[in-house]
Amino acid sequence: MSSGGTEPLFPLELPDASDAGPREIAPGAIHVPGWLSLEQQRWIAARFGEWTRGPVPLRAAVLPGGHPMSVRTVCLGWHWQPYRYTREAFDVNGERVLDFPEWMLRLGRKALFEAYGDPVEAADFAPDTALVNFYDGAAKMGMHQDKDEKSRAPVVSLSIGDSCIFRFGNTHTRTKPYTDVELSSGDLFVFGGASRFAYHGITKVLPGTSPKGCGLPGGRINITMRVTGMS
Ligand code: MD3
Ligand code: FE
Repeated sequence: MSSGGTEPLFPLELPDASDAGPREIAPGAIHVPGWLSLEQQRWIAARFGEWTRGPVPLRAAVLPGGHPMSVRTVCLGWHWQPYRYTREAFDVNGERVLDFPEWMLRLGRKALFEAYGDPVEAADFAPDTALVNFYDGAAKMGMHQDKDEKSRAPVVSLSIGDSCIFRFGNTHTRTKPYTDVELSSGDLFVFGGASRFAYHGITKVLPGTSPKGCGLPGGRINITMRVTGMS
């Protein structure tokens, strides 16, 4: 069998600043810059295009105070709305969300192994939902905790497109102390252990920073894989 294309079998990939291996930002919070190749990013960006075609389209979730978020989201496996998970998107069009894909389960396990190096923990990781966020150049996400899941399992995050400033805080307050980290196209971030319930947010997107060939000429996609703990 041949790939038939022009992809080299052993592509030249020199290490650079965005390719320095896993870094622990806080206990259990591991950042892996440049984890996805451009080809993988492009492939995932194409899947994103398919997911947004329905049955449930991208939508801005409305917060309990009545304000719609500036980030738009499409969900797989379970539909998230503030602050619960359901199979159908009652706040959009009532349709059932797409299944959580098998390839994403494998990718999630590979991500966990990359971050923590524990093959047993990685094999046991069973994410059943993905929240796929789209940020235009003006979108932000305020400081919040993710605690709608009934499981304490880690969250796996993948970024594609424009870079952003990710603010990683503490488990007690939505204010200081926090660390600002630039997240770029292809980066993996895993949040487990003590970091699972830390406040975090996106303070800004950096328009025009999307690398050529990532499949998303503008804006930013973030995929978070989670374990809902529901059935
Ligand atoms: C830390 N998304 O979907 S990803 C979210 O880039 C969310 O779209 C941001 O926060 C985004 O809830 C940040 C990084 C992230 C995701 C989940 C976490 C950090 C986390 C869960 C617990 C702690
Ligand atoms: Fe979050």
